[in-house]
Amino acid sequence: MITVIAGGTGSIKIIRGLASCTTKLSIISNIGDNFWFNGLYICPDIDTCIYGLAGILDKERGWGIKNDTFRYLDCMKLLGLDHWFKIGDMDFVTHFIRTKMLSKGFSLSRITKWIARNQYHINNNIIPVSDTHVETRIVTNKGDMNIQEFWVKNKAKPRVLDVYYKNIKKAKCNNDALRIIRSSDIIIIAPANPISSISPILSMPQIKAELIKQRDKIVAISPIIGNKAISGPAVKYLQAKGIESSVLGIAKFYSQLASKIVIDKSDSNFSKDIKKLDVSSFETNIMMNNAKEETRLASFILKVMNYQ
Ligand code: FO1
Repeated sequence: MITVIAGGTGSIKIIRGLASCTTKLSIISNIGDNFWFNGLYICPDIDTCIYGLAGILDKERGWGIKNDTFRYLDCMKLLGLDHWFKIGDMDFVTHFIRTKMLSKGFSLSRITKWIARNQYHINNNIIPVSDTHVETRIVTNKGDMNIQEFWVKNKAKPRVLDVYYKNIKKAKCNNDALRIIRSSDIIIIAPANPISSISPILSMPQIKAELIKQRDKIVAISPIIGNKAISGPAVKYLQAKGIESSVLGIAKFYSQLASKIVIDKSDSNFSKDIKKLDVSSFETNIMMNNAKEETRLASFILKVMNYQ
């Protein structure tokens, strides 16, 4: 079994690549981006994973369903209601079903399993790291806001001072996530934003402790090339947390739980310093611009990890 620790819009690329190499694939998903919007419970990272594996993700945007329409949103605008978060008409149904099932007492993990298996015929396990609502908050010079308010509503313009995960201390991690970590042959930390996509998962003490025990079988893929993020606001969040935005900074950040890191060829000058952290680095082209590159990087990782 292969498990991917995933979140954000970048993770789905390696998930798709791995899915083209193996059927034994599970995903532990970030929940920090989840939020309530106009009475709907939105789980962007879970949905990106479902739509990506179902082959209906809008690859250009990296979120939502391809060829979706926005009539619901047009109507919200017409009525003077909140419409800054672009929920497509088909995407709306996922949020609607989820919210309805939550109101009937079903857990987020049970709902996710049902939507993925029954509605979208996905055989991989998609496991939200917790069923408790945890919210990534961005502290900025314009105030403390939800991650979607920062990224989408305010277009990432305010200065980031800090990032924290509201409710994380009260959250109980999902037992299925612990079980899958213990039984996996390989665990891959996706090339995602370390602070907003991966850290909410690692901030659950039981998950972190279990990952530390499995260090030998954990490989991280760098979300940074040079000093730039492959996509999104990772650099702003890393700076706010005092973490160097380079593959060395990423290797340091994950060194307690990852024994290996896959970095871009152009960052090979960092290999020696990474080794001093007791982390082995492997160099290749880590950009994934199409299905061929996704499969190529996935195969490279499986080879590095000696997975047959
Ligand atoms: N990202 C945007 O930049 N603008 C949007 O209007 C937007 C809507 C949206 C709707 C559903 C969904 O699942 C994701 C959506 N995203 C949108 C992506 C989302 O804000 C983030 O990229 C993820 O939370 C990153 O993890």
